[in-house]
Amino acid sequence: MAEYSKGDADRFNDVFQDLVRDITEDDAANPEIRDAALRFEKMMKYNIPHGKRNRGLTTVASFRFLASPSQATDANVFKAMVLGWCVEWLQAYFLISDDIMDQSKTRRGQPCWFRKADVGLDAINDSFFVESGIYKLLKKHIAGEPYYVNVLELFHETNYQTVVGQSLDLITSPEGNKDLNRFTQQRYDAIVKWKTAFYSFYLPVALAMYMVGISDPESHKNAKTILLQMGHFFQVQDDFLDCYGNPEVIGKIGTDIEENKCSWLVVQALKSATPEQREILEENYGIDNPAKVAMVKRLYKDLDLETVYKNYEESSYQDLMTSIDTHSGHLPKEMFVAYARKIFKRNK
Ligand code: GPP
Ligand code: MG
Ligand code: MG
Ligand code: MG
Repeated sequence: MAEYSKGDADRFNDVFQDLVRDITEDDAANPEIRDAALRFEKMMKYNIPHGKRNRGLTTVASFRFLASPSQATDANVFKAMVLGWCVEWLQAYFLISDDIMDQSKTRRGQPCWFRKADVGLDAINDSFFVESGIYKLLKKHIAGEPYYVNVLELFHETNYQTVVGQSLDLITSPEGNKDLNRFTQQRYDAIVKWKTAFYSFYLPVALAMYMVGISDPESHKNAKTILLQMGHFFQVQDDFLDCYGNPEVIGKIGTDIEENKCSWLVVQALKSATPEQREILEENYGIDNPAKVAMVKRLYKDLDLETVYKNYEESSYQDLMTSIDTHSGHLPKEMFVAYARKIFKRNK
């Protein structure tokens, strides 16, 4: 598995505390709002830094791949790190609220923020604060750069795309109003493109492209084609791990079956289920009851979805390599290959 540069990863981690300080220090010095600033500081430290940081580190690695020697200064690498953390901020804001919507229990190996006794639905306001942190960091560190407006617009657009995707996800899994006919491959493809692929894959690379001055629509279209395909693959893995992953390793307990989600697994199950097997899903899917969840998992086993997944993983990796060959254009192929390798066969 391709690793990110050790030096960059360490420095990236070190920068986090400074960025939290950037966001809170003025407010903490203002007696009127000090209490809020202190809460937000604690909340950010709980919610932002404990993930894999793939999106943030990909931003930095993409800058390394794309920058000319004269652009790859320490000061610019630091700016790439700020942009990378902004992606992590965006992700944390999504996850805090996604966990409420998905009624999840744990995230990144600890209780979901809204599950903390003294937080509850106040977590909604905390997620808004985390979002606003992105724009504070951009203003402080990026405002003087020629790519500032491109970056701002990209964050706004990506936020919008993800909210649209989350809406599709929720509309397709209404509580207490089950309809397996909703779970089509076409609907699945749309959900994952909008809720995951734009922010997780296109955004980090596009930020680095804008930084180095690549802003022509053709290059962005090419990068997007490859990266949305990678994002699709990544969300299929996320859906697989929701059911088959080890919670100790993935840091979260799956809720897709209980939550009636249009998961890749249920879409595949419906493709090969007999009428009797479909009836098992009718009776047991989308209900928060361990015995019913076990019935669904049993059906997945009978349909050998693990093998279906393994085959899918192999063939979509090959498709991805073909797509990289076709669409890289002037962008370095090795960059895309490195990211594909990084997620291929992941278990967390
Ligand atoms: C992943 O879905 C998608 C998101 C986390 C985007 C949420 C978007 C919002 C606008 C809130 P998921 O529910 O499968 O992720 P996980 O498995 O990590 O809970
Ligand atoms: Mg969700
Ligand atoms: Mg979720
Ligand atoms: Mg999931």
